[in-house]
Amino acid sequence: MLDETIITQAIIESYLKELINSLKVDVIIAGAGPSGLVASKYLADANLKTIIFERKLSVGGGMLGGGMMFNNIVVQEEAKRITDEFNIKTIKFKENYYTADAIESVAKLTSRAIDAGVKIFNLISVEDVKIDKNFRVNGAVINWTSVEMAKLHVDPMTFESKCVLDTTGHDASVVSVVLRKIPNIRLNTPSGKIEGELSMNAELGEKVLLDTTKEIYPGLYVAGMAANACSGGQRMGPIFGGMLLSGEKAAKIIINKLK
Ligand code: 48F
Repeated sequence: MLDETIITQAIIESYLKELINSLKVDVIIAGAGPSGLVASKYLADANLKTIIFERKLSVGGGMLGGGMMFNNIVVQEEAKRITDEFNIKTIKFKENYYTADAIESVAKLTSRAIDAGVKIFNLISVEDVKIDKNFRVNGAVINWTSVEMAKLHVDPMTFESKCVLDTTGHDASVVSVVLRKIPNIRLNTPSGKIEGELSMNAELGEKVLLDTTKEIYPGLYVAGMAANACSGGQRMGPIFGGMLLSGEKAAKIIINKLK
């Protein structure tokens, strides 16, 4: 005998418990794409309480669609130790080029992150940040994506963290909002503003990504495509080694800072 109201109560109570438990954490990550998922796993491994807010229903960001919906991805030798660590099967295509199933990659990145202790809240968008009196970023302002999509006039709510990691991909949407709202802001980029992403060059895009992954503003870090968008790096298309390495590097920088 199943009682529908008990099912409803179980969902509401357990979800609210997790939400309340996430009000103050070490790291808030915006975006559950490949770089955010990898970063979250390593942060949680270092015992930093880490949550991800993901705008969409699905996790995985641009990884799910492979290249032009051919849902395989490519990783290069340099990043193969990470796919191996996450137990993602790879097939050697040529020297330095491995393919992996996009769905398997997203599933295993996600599963390992959750096993490490990361909580992912989907269908929630980071729409702003919280700042302290010195304008340092120390939290995220969030709302249901459905509220954003329907343009409803509903106030958001705020979660506190020691820092925020923007892994929102090409739009670098958290950095964009900070740039708009913090007076006289200078980002840690050549012009102090968002440089904007450059057109495709896989070799250069992957190479610069490790330099563009950094603390871009006090309390605010960038990884993945958001990092190249902020610092004027090239896009690189469906090769994902750089995204994995960038997530790993962001986690290392944050762990060094917070520990
Ligand atoms: O774009 P995305 O996959 O980011 P990434 O980790 O990887 C980039 C690659 O997929 C690909 C590429 C290189 O190979 O060029 O594009 O840098 O994932 C970003 C995630 O962030 C979510 C978005 O729905 C996606 O799942 N997102 C975007 N804006 C917000 C957000 C926001 N404001 N709040 C929460 N989630």
